[in-house]
Amino acid sequence: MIRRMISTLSLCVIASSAIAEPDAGALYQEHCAECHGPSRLGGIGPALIPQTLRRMYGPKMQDVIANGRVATQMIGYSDVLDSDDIIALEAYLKTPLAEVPNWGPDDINASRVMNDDYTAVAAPVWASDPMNITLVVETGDHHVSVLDGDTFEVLDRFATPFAVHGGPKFSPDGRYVFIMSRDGWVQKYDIWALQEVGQVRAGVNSRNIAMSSDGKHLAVANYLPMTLTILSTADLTVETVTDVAGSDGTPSRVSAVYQAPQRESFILALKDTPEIWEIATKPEVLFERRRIMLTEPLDDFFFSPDYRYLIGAARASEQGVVIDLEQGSVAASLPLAGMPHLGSGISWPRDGGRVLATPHLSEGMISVIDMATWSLVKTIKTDGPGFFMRSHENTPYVWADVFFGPNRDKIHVIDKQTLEIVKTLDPAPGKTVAHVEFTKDGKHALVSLWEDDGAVIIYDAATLEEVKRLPMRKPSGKYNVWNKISFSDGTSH
Ligand code: DHE
Repeated sequence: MIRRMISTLSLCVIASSAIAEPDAGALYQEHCAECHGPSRLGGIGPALIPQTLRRMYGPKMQDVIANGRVATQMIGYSDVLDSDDIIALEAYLKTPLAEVPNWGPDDINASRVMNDDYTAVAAPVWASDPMNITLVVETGDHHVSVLDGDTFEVLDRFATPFAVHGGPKFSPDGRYVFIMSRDGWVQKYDIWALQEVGQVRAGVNSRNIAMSSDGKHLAVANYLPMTLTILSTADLTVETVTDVAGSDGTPSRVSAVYQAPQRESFILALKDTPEIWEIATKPEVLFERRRIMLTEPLDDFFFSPDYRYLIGAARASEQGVVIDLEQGSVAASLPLAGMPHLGSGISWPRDGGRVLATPHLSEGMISVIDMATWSLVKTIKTDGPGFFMRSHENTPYVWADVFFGPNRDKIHVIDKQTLEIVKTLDPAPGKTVAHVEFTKDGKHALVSLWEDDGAVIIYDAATLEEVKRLPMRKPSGKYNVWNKISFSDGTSH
């Protein structure tokens, strides 16, 4: 209230010199800095930098400044800022920071907040099957729901950092989960105890996280600064922060980091330099780096189940490449136009071999590739470009959403053997429906009704009939403990 009064007074001062253009920097310091930090790097509110706010550009950002954001502490400023001020502020927030902050080990460790009330437990405080827990990330109000995969009862619903992105990563025993926000916060949550363990800010703008196969290390891929942070999973302290640059010295953002379990390493996709990095997590060579040289940067990866091969594509390219991780060289190239989203690709056995399938972000199609010959088996035409695909060992079907365009309310169910669409579901006409996860046994498929007053829609995976709808706030990804820790055939990395 006091803040509001001060804001109103300061606005009067600004209004009295109305001939001048609004001073967006001053407006920011006056109205926004208290929550979002004096350098726009975040505080109790998220960082306000273009890298994290891309999805709020245009009228949406002005709307949030004017009217606030539901289910958050962001209040509306339409009574104290006029439209010129709001337009000026929007332009200011869309401007990249003049200086990239140096977010090193000391800053990261200093940001660490452990939950004083957390008490470890010897066994789960609930009676559900620990391997059939499914987490639902609800981006509508920045929460995660913990679902019992048999009864679909919500065991807990906890707050996450703002704007979680990418899959949460489970410890190998499925007990802990690590969740990352685009602002670089990493949250550790104990599923057995249903309590947060702590949080740390591992980067300023981060892409995703990966867990080492022994569960000891958590790697965080950062765009800002251009680093890879590795945290101890035990207590979220920093183990190492590596500046990322190509062999010619060109600094590079890290597009993504992945776990390669059989290789006991992390694999890094680098955005700005034609290299792939492999970072060892074997104790005897811990964090040793290997560079695999490429001809152009690749920023989206799929892996063969044995992690021998990496399939990558540059977003703007017409080709995918297969890298043999053992040899460190290109094994084949693939015809993959239309922005394949390989990170959402999945593979399954077919005709005595194995195929991989990937949706495309700019065309309504799914490419199916033979993983022995690396040739295109089929292009499945869909009702629009899709984002996510999922299947399970125990189902004959692949589920693929249509994320973009007028048919974003549709989800295709595809026969894994015939590669034909057998059914197109339309559970909420006109609303976005996306991302599928299965229960541990593959008998149920959980689909997100990706709206603020959305739901998780549970289907019988055999009859394709709806079983139940659980109300959720813009649910995005869903993650089943068993499917993830066992690297189930139908789940993307
Ligand atoms: Fe994602 C996973 C990259 C935009 C929701 N996304 C991933 C992963 C990468 C990636 C590399 C795999 C990381 C992992 O899970 O460890 N995403 C990108 C992009 O480059 C892109 C196109 C642009 C960007 O802004 O970063 C992008 N992603 C989006 C969205 O707009 C989505 C739909 C909404 C959002 O939350 O921002 C989105 N991405 C997701 C989700 C996953 C994901 C839900 C996890 C999928 C899974 O099932 O594992």
